[in-house]
Amino acid sequence: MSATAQSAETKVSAGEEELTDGFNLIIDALKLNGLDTIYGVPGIPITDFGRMAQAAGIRVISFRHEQNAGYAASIAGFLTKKPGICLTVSAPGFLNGLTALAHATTNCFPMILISGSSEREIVDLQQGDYEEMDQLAIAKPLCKAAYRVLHAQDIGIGIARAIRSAVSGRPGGVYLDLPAKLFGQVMNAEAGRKSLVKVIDPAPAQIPAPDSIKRALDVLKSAKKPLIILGKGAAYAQADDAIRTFVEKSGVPFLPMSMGKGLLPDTHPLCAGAARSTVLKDSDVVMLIGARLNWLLSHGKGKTWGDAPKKFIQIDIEPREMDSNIEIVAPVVGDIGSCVTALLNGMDTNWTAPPADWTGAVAKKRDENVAKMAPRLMNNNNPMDYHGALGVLRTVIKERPDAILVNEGANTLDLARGIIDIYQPRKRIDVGTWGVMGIGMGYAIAAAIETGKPVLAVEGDSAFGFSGMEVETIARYKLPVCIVIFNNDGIYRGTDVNKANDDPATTVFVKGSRYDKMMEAFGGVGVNATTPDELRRAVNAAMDSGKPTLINAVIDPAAGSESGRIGNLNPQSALKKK
Ligand code: OXT
Ligand code: ADP
Ligand code: MG
Repeated sequence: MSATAQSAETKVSAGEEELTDGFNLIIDALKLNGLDTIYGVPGIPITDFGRMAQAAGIRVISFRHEQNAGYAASIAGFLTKKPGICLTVSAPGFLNGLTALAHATTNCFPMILISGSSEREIVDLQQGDYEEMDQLAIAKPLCKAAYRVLHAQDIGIGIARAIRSAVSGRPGGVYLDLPAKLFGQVMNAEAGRKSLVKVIDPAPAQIPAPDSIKRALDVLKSAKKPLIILGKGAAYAQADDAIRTFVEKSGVPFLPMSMGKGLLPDTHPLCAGAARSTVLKDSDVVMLIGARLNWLLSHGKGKTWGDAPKKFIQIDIEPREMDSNIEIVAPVVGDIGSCVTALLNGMDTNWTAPPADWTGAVAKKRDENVAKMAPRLMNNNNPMDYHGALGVLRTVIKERPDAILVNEGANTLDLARGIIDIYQPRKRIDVGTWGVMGIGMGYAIAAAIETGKPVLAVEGDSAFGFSGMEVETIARYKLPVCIVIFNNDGIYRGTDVNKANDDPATTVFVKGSRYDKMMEAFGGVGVNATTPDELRRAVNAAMDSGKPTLINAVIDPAAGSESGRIGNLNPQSALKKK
């Protein structure tokens, strides 16, 4: 017990003083900063905290596993630009939340993982406390910043530091360690109130240098075959109007990364999503807006990018991102809203669109690819293939452009990304930079909670399995989430055979599983759909009713390919090749 707490208790017994404690101060600090939703799993030492937070008007969404609560918090951060809060118990709960914290950091989503922890004195002497673990040390390498609060009077500052660290500059995950004893620490209520900090301007605008804007525009103007790539940083920035105006005024074709889709509609005349290989290979100047030249863009080099010399312009809030993979001839460092506005302001009134032979070639390739795919999307095969089923979902989203699409899997992910057009910003959320399976239900829950919009979660059967128990959470909170499981009996395909013994092959699941029964078990709607027509009816009913629904979409087990579109990343055994 700290000296402060002791003296406060002495005074309270004398009935002289209004008191507060750690529980209340944490709640007040979160509320003061507009953090009104917590995703977590209760238990020692945070059970009462969750109850008290709920009673104080914070929405506390109680999950079945911390990893899913963590993914929910991470995407809440992406959708709102406020740090998503995940609350876990010590050691095992903390570790369960850690994957999501690392995911948030990797994807540049603001999130704060708040974990209760064991007592410092016992942890540091390794005396075997309940759920003993040096959590701060373990979290540090996986997040942007990590803090521990030991005294009630530091709670305000601790939470302020966590918020600022999560959202300023490049956003990311922050860990906040709250030892059990802190919650019950008592202090003078007035002093407590004064110790709280309302963070002013937590993510200050970062204005780009005027020279960098001029340089970028000069390079863009010099291009014969320019391309703009819009990444999820551009979607996060919520500078939607400026981005749209800039792209349209420039007349430059744009390629959206998967979570950048919808900043401008996929059906926009300048969209080059369906001409991806062509624009990457043939462009001569590429402007990256909130997209990194990582594996998803083949590091800016190699076969994907062709032989023609290329110049890169990059807009990013993180200066160290520049030249990370290849030379950036025009780095523009700042927040995307400020940078794009400055670019717009710097454009000549007589700005000329790129040569028509380039934009025409891009449009031609795109239209060819779209036309080639169109008939496949209309098939009514039984069992369904990916194209038939996704053709249905494409129409569902076209008719409900404000619904949020959650997407994970391999074939289910890669084909849905291409087939389902997105019309509005931040309406497609998926596996992100790590290609991680398990984001599905956490994302769906947070998307419904944070936006109030209907959610369509398109899930591979394997992908769904990583977070499937949260179906109960969706049913419990009665969320407008429609889950469609592409059930092809396994990972990539359901056809693998183990020739060595009687065990099933490593990539196959129980054949003919009925995932729809899971939702029925919790009082929601379950549907087994074997044809595109059945799927259409079931999804429309779910989206119209807003009732928690799980549709088991039966997909031909032979329809998929190994690792979807990234089979090339699988290492090959040298021995096998010989
Ligand atoms: O231009 P070209 O001609 O090239 O054509 C391109 C576009 O122009 C065109 N296109 C279109 N044509 C017509 N019309 C339209 N509208 C259109 N739009 C586009 O289509 C092509 C392709 O376009 P695309 O997709 O844009 O381009 P491409 O070349 O694919 O892009 C490259 C990438 C790298 C940017 C892209 O592929 C991408 O974003 N990929 C992300 C891949 C990814 O992240 N995958 C997830 C991980 S896979 C694997 O690791 C899995 N695991 C292991 C595991 C994981 N991940 N996590 C954890 C925690 N544990 C284990 C597991 C377990 S996946 C997995 C489960 C899989 O099984 P499931 O049952 O869940 O799923 P199923 O496979 O369905 O069974
Ligand atoms: P994608 O996977 O869509 O290509 P990445 O996650 O690789 O996108 O890149 C997102 C980039 O956006 C990161 O480099 C990050 O620093 C940057 N970013 C995030 N928010 C902002 C912002 N508000 N202003 C500028 N850059 C941002
Ligand atoms: Mg599958």
